[in-house]
Amino acid sequence: MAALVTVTGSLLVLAIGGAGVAAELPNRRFEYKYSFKGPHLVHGDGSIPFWIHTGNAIPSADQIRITPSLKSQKGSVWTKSKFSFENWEIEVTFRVTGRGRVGADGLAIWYTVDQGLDGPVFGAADSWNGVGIFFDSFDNDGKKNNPVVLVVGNNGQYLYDHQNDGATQALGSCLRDFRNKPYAVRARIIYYKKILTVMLHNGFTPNNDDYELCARVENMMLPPEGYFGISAATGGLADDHDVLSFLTFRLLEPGKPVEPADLTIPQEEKEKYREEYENFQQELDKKKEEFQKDHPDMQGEAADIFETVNERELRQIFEGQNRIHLEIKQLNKQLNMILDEQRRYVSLVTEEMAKRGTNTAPQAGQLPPGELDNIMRYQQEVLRHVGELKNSVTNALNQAAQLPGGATGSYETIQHFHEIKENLHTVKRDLAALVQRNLNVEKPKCPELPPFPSCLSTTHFFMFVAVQTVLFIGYIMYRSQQEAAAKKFF
Ligand SMILES: [Ca+2]
Ligand SMILES: [Ca+2]
Repeated sequence: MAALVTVTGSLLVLAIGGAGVAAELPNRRFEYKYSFKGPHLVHGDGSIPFWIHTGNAIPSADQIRITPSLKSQKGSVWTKSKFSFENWEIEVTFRVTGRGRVGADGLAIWYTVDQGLDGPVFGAADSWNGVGIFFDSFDNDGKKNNPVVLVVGNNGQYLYDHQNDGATQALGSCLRDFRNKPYAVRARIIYYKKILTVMLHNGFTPNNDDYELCARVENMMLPPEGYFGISAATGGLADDHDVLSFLTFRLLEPGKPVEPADLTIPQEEKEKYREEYENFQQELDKKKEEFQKDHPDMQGEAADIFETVNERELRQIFEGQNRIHLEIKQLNKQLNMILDEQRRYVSLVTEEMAKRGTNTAPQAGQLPPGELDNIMRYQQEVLRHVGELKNSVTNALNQAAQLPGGATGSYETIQHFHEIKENLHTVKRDLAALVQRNLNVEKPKCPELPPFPSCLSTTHFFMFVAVQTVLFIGYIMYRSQQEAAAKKFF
């Protein structure tokens, strides 16, 4: 438990030392009875330990769907007992998601004297005594100032002005679009020495520290005891309002002693929780056993029978990549063979030239030395081209090998595919150049070579290159089709 006693970071300096006065940081103590979070958020019977839920709220193992994205839904969750500490901080992680460009109605975080189990204010009771922090998605007053975050206090006397989005009642506010963000949005609400501060994390990064100040209300008098709650509602338009976690901390002024957490839980209560936990574990084990008995062929892999859409996509991408990888490897091998053949041929020609260097006058039917130089140059060029070709393929191969099979973002994967594609294009271009060169060689000029020590003749060589080239182009076309097929997986 001691690990949970932490000192808040620079955030709070900003929050409470607003006037530039370097205030000493309060100690922060986690209060598990006023908190929930996944992955074991609910009991076996679907209830949330220490919390109650109402209306359309659907608790599950890792989040509570306060409202589903259906018309006219209302839901809320509330702590079972009152929180009675003077200074506190809560951190709520949630998502508001919907397919529409505009959503409704919004979500509210509460600290109130009574649980607002049902009502018209974002799914909770009106005329509350305490404070509500509203995440209002829908622009009721048509002033184009939603989604907005509002801090609205009430002493139990006033009705909320929903039609004007609480414009005249807000003690503080900030314009923030909290809908449809890549990561969950987080709100940190700090009540310390009568100052209420709302910090927001916009959900654009997974980074824990990216909070920004939204509102700061000084001289905020809140009831000494109250329930924490979170509620949401939909209207004609609808969003999913999902809360992933609600963490409550007690803030203790520096210098005041921190009681050990264990002392605050009576012994019998501790026993009760331990027993409850053990029962839960036993029940779980029993159910597992029963399941295995009923489905002996599954051998505990029940969860693996179905794959999710994401899993399937990843598997298909991975398989496609493996296939590409193998085929490029094969291509690389073939190119290596061509390259070897070429090298051998060039070395033969070089040898022959060296021999003939001693014979000054060309005999009948033999080439003049200048002609032979041309052939040599041409051969060297062919060799260079094939070398380049090989490099391109090797590059493609390396990139295919780098492709991770795991959970990378699809964007990166697509990038990799583009790079492979580019490399293959280079290969194609080089080959085309090579073919062109072969065609450009005028046959009449093609000299008769002197008898070779080996059986390889020029005609044979060109035929060999031509056959390889045709095979290669055929392969490239086949490959592009395969690649197109692989790309459909995205
Ligand atoms: Ca509104
Ligand atoms: Ca508005």
